[in-house]
Amino acid sequence: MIVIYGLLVHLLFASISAETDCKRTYIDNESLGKCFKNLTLAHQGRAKLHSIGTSIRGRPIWALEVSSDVDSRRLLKPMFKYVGNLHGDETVGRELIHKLAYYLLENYERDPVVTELMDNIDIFLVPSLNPDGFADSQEGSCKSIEMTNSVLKGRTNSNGVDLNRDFPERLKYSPANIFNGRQPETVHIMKWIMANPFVLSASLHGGSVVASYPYDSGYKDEEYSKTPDDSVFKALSHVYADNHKHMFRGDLCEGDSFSANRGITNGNQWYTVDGGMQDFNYEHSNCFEITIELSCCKYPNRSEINKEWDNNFHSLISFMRTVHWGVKGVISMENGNPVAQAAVEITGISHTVFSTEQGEYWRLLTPGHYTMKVSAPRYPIVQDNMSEVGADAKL
Ligand SMILES: *[C@@H]1O[C@H](CO)[C@@H](O)[C@H](O)[C@H]1NC(C)=O
Ligand SMILES: *[C@@H]1O[C@H](CO)[C@@H](O)[C@H](O)[C@H]1NC(C)=O
Ligand SMILES: *[C@@H]1O[C@H](CO)[C@@H](O)[C@H](O)[C@H]1NC(C)=O
Ligand SMILES: CC(=O)N[C@H]1CO[C@H](CO)[C@@H](O)[C@@H]1O
Repeated sequence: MIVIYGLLVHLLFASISAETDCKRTYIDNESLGKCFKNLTLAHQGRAKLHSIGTSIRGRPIWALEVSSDVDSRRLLKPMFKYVGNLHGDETVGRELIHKLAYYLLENYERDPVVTELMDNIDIFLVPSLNPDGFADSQEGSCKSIEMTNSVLKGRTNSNGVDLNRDFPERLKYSPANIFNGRQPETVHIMKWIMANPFVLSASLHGGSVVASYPYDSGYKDEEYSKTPDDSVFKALSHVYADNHKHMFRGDLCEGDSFSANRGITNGNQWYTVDGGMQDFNYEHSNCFEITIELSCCKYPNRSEINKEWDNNFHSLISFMRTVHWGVKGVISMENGNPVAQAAVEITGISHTVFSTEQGEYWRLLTPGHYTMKVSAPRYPIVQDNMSEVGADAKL
């Protein structure tokens, strides 16, 4: 009798500790989905779990949507994403995104900043884009593990491919079907990016401490490879670097020399990346993405993560709010019917964004005076001189 009683107590204890385990650092890839699922039950209507697809070894790539109205996004509420762990052995981003999910959901309607964020942004949190690489990586390993065939185990996916070189490269030939020959993880995120009207994103990496922005590739001999939206990208990157405890110093890790630009760099100027994800976002969707390098050590011991949370907390929050920069609006006919796929162009900036099915558009801009042109097949062109775009202007 006593033995059985002891066993029951033991089982009960085991299940309780399994529950609190959800907030552990480096929670294993299988539990992550279960814990996120539980979060959606505890915060109904404010958290929704999506799987973008599965990795080669069958692990789901989770995206947790966090917002005040996940069941139906309010018109003009912009979509934002944080994507981590594209390189499986760069793990700080994975942990920060995991922590951010709990922080937001537990502080909604308690902390006014969090309430404002969730009321006004549809936030998508993707802790690990490369769960197989994460499973192959080693805690405490600050550099990638090089295999005899020179494959970097853990950084790459299960086929040994670096996913941040696997996207269509804007300056090189791509097959007519842009998904042909790419890794499953790459195809899943490409389709997700193209199918949803994300406005802003950050991809979280490790190995340096700097905010890097497109383009990541350039023409021969080109160093600083400017997008038409260079001023927006620079300003976005500064929001992250300036709000970080140390990033703005620009000299934190061996080889980092970003002091002159206070912790930000153009991607190609640092080093050329062909087929990277941030350029893909800009070229193939409405979304602006920057890349954040979070820590010198790629996969630090778990005891370091709380410190990284403190280092990055203000940056993570401030960066999300920049999704409201510039102008937004709904393009419709006089009878109120929305116009989808309308091209929204700003004079002098050769980058077009397109309206959603509901006619919504968002155009990130830095403060200034702009002329905007809207056009759609079979409709007359409309031009509007925007008097002034402030930091939080709405049209
Ligand atoms: C699930 O959510 C409940 C709150 O509804 C919480 O008490 C419990 O610890 C959670 N379990 C896990 C595994 O996270
Ligand atoms: C991680 O922890 C182990 C064991 O405490 C220690 O030997 C190692 O040096 C640590 N690694 C780093 C990168 O701090
Ligand atoms: C916008 O500005 C241009 C040049 O400054 C002017 O020619 C045009 O009439 C203006 N359009 C509107 C709608 O005010
Ligand atoms: C790091 C980590 O926890 N990886 C785990 C991912 O899932 C597999 C099981 O499919 C475990 O073996 C790994 O340890």
